[in-house]
Amino acid sequence: MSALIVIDVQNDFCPGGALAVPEGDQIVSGINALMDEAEAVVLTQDWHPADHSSFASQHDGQEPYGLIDMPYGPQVLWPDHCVIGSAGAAFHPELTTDRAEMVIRKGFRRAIDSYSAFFENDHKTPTGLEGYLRTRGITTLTLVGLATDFCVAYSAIDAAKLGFDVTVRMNLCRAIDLNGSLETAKKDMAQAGVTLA
Ligand code: VGL
Ligand code: ZN
Repeated sequence: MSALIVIDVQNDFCPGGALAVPEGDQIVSGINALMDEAEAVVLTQDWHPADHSSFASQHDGQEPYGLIDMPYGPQVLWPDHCVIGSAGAAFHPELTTDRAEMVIRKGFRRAIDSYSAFFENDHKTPTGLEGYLRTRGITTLTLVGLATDFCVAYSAIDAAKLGFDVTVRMNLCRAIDLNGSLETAKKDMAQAGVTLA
């Protein structure tokens, strides 16, 4: 059985949002169309407390898009985004959410970011998505959404490492592309055995 995993298609990642991904809104209708054919649909939602440690605003003298060392490794600092319950954290208004059988939220612990839908950025703390998919007998995943080089790539690589058969539909993703992060993400996904379609 297969599932379509729609990563973080939220207002803050679309043009006009706090961490806008260029053309982030242009993938919405294609994703809706893909949901019509999907056996199962899972949506993910970036979901941060207002004082989340990935926000540059929480670190004196730091600017968004800088890099700091966290106990779990290097962490990019972001503008405040996807704050729990805010309009920016809501799904894009044109995204079809009715087909979603599961909505998984991530990044809700102040001290640790979570790009991947499977593990937080320590690569250890599980979100529970693996167990959900396995107990439903899902082995094949198609990933789409935002952003290609962060949450989509981290999720795809973790899924491949866990043994899922993973395809990323690149035309239904858009990237932040910070210091060559898109090229790095593509290489890392291919190396992990992810199919880039
Ligand atoms: C994301 C940066 C910070 C993403 C989430 O969805 O790719 N990127 N939080
Ligand atoms: Zn985030």
